[in-house]
Amino acid sequence: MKLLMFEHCSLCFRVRMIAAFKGIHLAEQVVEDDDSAAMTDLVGRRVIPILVLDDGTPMLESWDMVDYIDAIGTPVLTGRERPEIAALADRMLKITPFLTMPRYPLLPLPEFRTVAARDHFILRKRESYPDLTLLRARTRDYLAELGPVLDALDAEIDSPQAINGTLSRDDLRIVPLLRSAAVVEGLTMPRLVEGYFRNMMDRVGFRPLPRI
Ligand SMILES: N[C@@H](CCC(=O)N[C@@H](CS)C(=O)NCC(=O)O)C(=O)O
Repeated sequence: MKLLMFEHCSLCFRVRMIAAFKGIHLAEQVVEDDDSAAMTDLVGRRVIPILVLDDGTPMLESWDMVDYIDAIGTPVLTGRERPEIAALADRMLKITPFLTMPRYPLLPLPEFRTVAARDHFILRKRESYPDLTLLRARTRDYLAELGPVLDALDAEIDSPQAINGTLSRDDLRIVPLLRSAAVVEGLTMPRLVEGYFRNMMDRVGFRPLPRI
């Protein structure tokens, strides 16, 4: 199986996590941001992640990819999901993009290998995030908004091994968002969130992204 991905993409990380938990090798192909043909030639439009099965069939939905990979052999996502966790993920997603989007193109990520690819990302995001510098300058404000959400998450963490005690989709919901938020220099995670994040990253064997 091959995963077309961006290194900064949290939905891609969700798929990489389940493959890691299952010990299944995914051939990871990082797409450079300006290489639209890598996606359109395969599925007719720009979309990431794309999981290409061994028979060449592309899958386009990250949760479908998770289900497909987890169904190989013995499933590992056996824990229950809780609506509180999905709600917290939604709250995080209302704030974190304003912190992460202006930072990703500053990071040495393979999807931004060339200046053309980096500028392609910046232009592509211009409609939703017209002034990345302004957003970075507001980092303290966004971090202040995010703080109570992370505190609420802290109160929900059952175990550093799994947010609900047993591995579930909720772990694949939250860890990729924490990995994204962790690019922000100055972000402090509450104690249980920090321990959970570090432990989960160790278990899947990925280093956190660089911070800026
Ligand atoms: N439903 C899809 C959503 C995929 C999605 O929104 N991907 C974004 C990146 S995170 C995308 O393709 N953006 C277009 C682009 O990068 O050009 C999934 O969960 O896999």
